Amino acid sequence: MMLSSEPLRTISAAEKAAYAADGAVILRGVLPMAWIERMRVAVERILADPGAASVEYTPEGKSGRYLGDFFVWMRDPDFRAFMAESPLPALAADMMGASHVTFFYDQLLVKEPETAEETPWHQDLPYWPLRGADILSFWVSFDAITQQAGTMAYVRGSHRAGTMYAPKAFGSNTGYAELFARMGLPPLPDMTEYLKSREVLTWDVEPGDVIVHHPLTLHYSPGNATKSVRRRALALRYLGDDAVYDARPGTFVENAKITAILPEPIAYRDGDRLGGANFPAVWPR
Ligand SMILES: O=C(O)CCC(=O)C(=O)O
Repeated sequence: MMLSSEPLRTISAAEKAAYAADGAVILRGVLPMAWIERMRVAVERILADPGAASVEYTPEGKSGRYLGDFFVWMRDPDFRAFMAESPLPALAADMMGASHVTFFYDQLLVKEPETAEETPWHQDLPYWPLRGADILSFWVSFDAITQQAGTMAYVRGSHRAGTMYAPKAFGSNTGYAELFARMGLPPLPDMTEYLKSREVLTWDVEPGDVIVHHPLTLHYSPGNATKSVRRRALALRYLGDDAVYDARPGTFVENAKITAILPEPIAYRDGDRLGGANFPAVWPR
């Protein structure tokens, strides 16, 4: 099924300026509904049969379900089409002013109704073997969601300090604490104190909207406290011209669950560009 690769509109100068200043912006109404409908069907397949690197963040016996799955595009044709053939590569190139765009990975983040598990405050870059200015995430919800259903929250402008903090594991059952300790990064500030002097950006999201966030922006989401609103979201990470491999310790290339699902070994040297079968070129088309 061929769907349009054209965004429904271009990104405005004001939206680009907001992204640069705030580290997060919502692009309203940029994706055609046909893509959303196609992906809703695809998400059900993954929920029924999650991948080898997936994590159930909701402990057994508790209500709801918070599922995370990674590199889903590698095993599902609709996720592959969404990252490569939807309007997203064009939006990534436009947002970063990039002549070439590489796809880094996708991450499915579903919070079913009555899921208590939050996504703790964190930045993305500490997890990733990357550095450079042209790295962004698109956060796409396939459902209309409010804060009660677990929409994202961002500390406005927090990317501009340039500080990387050690992440906290998303769930108590992930076993990643030791990996994160290897990063040797300072811990996050006490967020209750920190947030007293900061502004938090959060948006209700409609299908077709795309949130863009910077890899150093501190972000969080609450659980899904609704009784019946699903929150099926997908984060997609794109790299532009100046993003290169950073051989820092503790990133996800040291996570055997992730490297086991990649078709090629990670054999980059510090400063290399990513590419090949693991990280495909998606722009120009
Ligand atoms: O969907 C969520 O709750 C977390 C998303 C996130 O942390 C990300 O996209 O980087």
